[in-house]
Amino acid sequence: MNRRTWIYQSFRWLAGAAVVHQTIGLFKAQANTSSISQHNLPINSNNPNTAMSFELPALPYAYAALEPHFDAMTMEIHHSKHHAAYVNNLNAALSGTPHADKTLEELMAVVSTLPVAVRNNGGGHYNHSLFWKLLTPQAGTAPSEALMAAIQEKFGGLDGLKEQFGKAAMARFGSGWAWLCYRDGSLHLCSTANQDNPLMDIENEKGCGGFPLLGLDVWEHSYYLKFQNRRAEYVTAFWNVLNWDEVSARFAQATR
Ligand code: MN3
Repeated sequence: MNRRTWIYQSFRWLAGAAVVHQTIGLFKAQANTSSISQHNLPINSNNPNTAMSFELPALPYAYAALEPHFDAMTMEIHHSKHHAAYVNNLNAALSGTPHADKTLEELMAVVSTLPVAVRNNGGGHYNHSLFWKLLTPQAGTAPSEALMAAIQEKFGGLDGLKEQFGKAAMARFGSGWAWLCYRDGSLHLCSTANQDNPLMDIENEKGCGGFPLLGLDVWEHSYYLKFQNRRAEYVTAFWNVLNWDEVSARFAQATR
């Protein structure tokens, strides 16, 4: 994709993301007394309406809801400790800077110009907020007709997608994420290191740019308690708790 196409696509995705992120809890809450103390932010109490901070979104299910596929202790530590730390560190990194009022999507789009703490923790907050929404205890969700057609065209069917997605997840050395993205009118698989994601401007250069439809956390903290070194078993378990309704909604958003 050339630069002009990339910029055009990015604006389309940002516009779409403005709708989508309302459903995944990525919008900032107005600062209030509790969030000030919770995040220990130097907020001007005379003008509370201009002070914003990111907040840890509640999970849309109980920690144990994804058993036996994803275990309760991993879910609790992952959400209440790991994700919470990304949120707190992101707020600290943005506090008092000209970027403090930007949305996550706006930060991702210019992340190459921002401090590495914003890249790591902003990516961490975006990725995990998305990840929780992509999981569900409800069995039997399925790709929409339109998404299934795109999967058929690109991967020859669901089994082909799962096999190739699994390879992307296994090939990521160390910590990172595996992604299914929408880019240039079709589906693409790729992976990112650390907490980078396809919305980041840097991934346009590295080949994992696009609109993320689904992502899988392959940091060891996401599977080690239950699966130890067996990442492949964790990837397989993921398909049992994936919320295809959410993936389908994101695909509809990306292709609107
Ligand atoms: Mn994680």
